Amino acid sequence: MDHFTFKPEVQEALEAGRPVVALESTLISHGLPYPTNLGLAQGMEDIIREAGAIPATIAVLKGRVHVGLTAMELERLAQPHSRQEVRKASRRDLPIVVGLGLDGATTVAATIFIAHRAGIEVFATGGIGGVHRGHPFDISADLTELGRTPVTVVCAGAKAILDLPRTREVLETQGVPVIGYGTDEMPAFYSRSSGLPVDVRVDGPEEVATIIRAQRALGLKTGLLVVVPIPEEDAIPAGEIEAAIVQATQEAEEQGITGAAITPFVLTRLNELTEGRSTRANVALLRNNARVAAEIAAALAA
Ligand code: PSU
Ligand code: MN
Repeated sequence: MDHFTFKPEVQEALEAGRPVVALESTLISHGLPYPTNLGLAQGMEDIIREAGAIPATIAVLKGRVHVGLTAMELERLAQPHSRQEVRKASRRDLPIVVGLGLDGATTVAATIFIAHRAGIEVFATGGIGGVHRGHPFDISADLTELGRTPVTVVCAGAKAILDLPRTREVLETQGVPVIGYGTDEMPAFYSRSSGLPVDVRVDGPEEVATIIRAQRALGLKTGLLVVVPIPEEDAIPAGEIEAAIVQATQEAEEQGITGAAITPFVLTRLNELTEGRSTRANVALLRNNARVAAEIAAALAA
């Protein structure tokens, strides 16, 4: 494949039909502070291995699409200066970073597009993008990509900084089933409930694998969204985080921050306003989602 560089262990696993889980890189470069981001990126890979799958973190480096990163490449993306030097790359940015030989940290949208091209069916992240509060037309390309890319996305819901009811509606329009993993409700990232329903509740990886197989057999080219609530002990009740979200979002508004810059700005401010509590919760749910995704990939490969 032109422009692609596969890490050998990922290529071998794919050729042998062994379970592989794709991971995004925006959350490393733009989503979490250093060095938490580095520990987390390595930690998610370890958790996936322990659960019997091979991790494939995806990023564009000097114009090459990398499927699976080395320890050194992960470290480079995690460095604080990557926030400025590495472009946050969604679907629309892919031809730009590849064509011009740039570095790009891939969002959910760009990562699942690449994962699908590479033959990877399961992906884990923290929260997907969605419809921004107060900006009903700022709709993340994550949602439209889910509508046209057959990859299973394991997450803790959409980020709580978003307009969750509108995000849920767009998922429905895009034809994306929302599968509650041990829950009847869509989780809200930092907290376990949102009041919004899921389309079905499942209680284990085999059930998800069954739905993925049915989707394949039907020839549906849409993605699946598996929503996993943050572990109870790490959850932040919605009432406790909401004031900080409102303040951070308002500051973004006042400073004229829009588009792709909103999420990194708001997450950084939330970390400051909650004295690191939001970051600890974010890390806990990411680690949990990595394990669930690996179990789903293993069930699918069995
Ligand atoms: N969730 C997080 N941290 C992040 C993101 C999501 O907890 O950094 C990133 C993901 O890469 C997601 C992106 O795909 O934000 C969405 O950005 P946008 O709204 O610009 O599409
Ligand atoms: Mn956005």
